[in-house]
Amino acid sequence: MTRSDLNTGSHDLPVSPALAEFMLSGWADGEQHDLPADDVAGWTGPRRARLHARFPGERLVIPAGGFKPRSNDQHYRFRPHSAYTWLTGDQSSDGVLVVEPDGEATLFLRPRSDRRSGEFFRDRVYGDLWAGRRATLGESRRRLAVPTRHLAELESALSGGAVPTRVLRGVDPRVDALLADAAGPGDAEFAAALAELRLVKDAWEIGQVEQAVAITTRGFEDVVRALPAAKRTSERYLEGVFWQRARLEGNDVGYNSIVAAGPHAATLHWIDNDGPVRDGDLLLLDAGAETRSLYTADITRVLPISGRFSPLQRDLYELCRRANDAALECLKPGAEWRAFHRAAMTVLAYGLADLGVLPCSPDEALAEDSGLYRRWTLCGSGHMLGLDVHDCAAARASTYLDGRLETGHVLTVEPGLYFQPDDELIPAELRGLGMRIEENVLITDDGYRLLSDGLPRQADDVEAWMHRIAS
Ligand SMILES: [Mn+2]
Repeated sequence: MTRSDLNTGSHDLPVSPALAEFMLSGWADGEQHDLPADDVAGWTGPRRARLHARFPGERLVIPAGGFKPRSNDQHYRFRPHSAYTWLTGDQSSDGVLVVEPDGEATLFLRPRSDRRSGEFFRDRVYGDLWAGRRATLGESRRRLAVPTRHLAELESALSGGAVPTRVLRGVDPRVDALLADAAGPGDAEFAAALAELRLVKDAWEIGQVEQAVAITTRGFEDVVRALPAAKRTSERYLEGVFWQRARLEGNDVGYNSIVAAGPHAATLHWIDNDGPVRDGDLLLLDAGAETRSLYTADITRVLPISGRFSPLQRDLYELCRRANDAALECLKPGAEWRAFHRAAMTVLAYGLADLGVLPCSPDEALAEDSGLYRRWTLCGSGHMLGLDVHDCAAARASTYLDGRLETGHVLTVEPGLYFQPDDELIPAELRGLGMRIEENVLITDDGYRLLSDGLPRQADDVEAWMHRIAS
């Protein structure tokens, strides 16, 4: 094998020295000097101050993360770590926020390379001509209202002196390696703190979630309009319709849409979405649009594909709706996180007894050492919502699962019933039915505000809404 035989890995043609030289000159400056600060820039400073106050005298390092390979030389579309965006407002790849022991913040970024280097036309991942224009350091500084430095200076900025340092690990392998010596138990506490600081949403964040819910509501209406076309194709058609709305008005979907017709509704995270859409069946749609600021909604509705619930479908739907009502009634500052789940499960356990499927009394099934009703409820009744669909998942149980609701929490309420198609312990007519209503809720000083009230809750209202949209 000759040396040139080993020149593999690209389908690009070689660049002659003359072309390389020619490409370097004749370009306009293009720096944008008059960029206003982004709206979020007024909020990120106070967030960083809260983080610093939690760990005063320590250096704190929060990376955005980089491109993740999908296959071969293709990457997934980049999405930064939520803590990084929350603290900076930035969404570019490879950035690293450093908060110094005195609280001063610097954002290390991979800026647009100038056109005296060949990166702009040679680099398929980062080059302007391949990937689009990245911001310069000056542009990012103006938009984000935080000092910026080149990523290449990160290593020297972090070296020198024994500064106590905490790192959000597992996000950027280069940062993990650079600060391998500083790794310790403090990093786990740091990751938990970054999640816990985001539990209570500020006013700007609440506005973003409201936008996500509004886009999602329009996406659900699109899905109803598309039901005739889906009946000729598959669940995929509806997945695409919702995704179009999410991309058009937002950034993306906040998680893979669950488009579950017929018995697929009994699979909690059905995302293959390749089944038929048939009159007489139900469609369970669990989907959320992510705003361009990266906040997501997470809403579920169950729709009768024909436009009308059967009597049995209606009974089950209304049972889930009553469980959801019972959960909502528990929501107020100071209430235990687990209280709304318990309230919903009590309604469902009694409902399951009425359906004749419980092998014991509902109270026996609800006992701590039993839980037999859970064969048909399967999961918890809600989770925090925000930049991530399962927001703040790294928070300690004492502040979340075993904690109490606070004003400014945003969460989902989604008790459901799931009857597997192969469950021999239930009547045949229940098999393959899955039912869930999922609401997005803000905890307020005097209780809660239903954010997802642009979509119908009651069975009759679902039918009327579908009829109005389809006609
Ligand atoms: Mn959810």
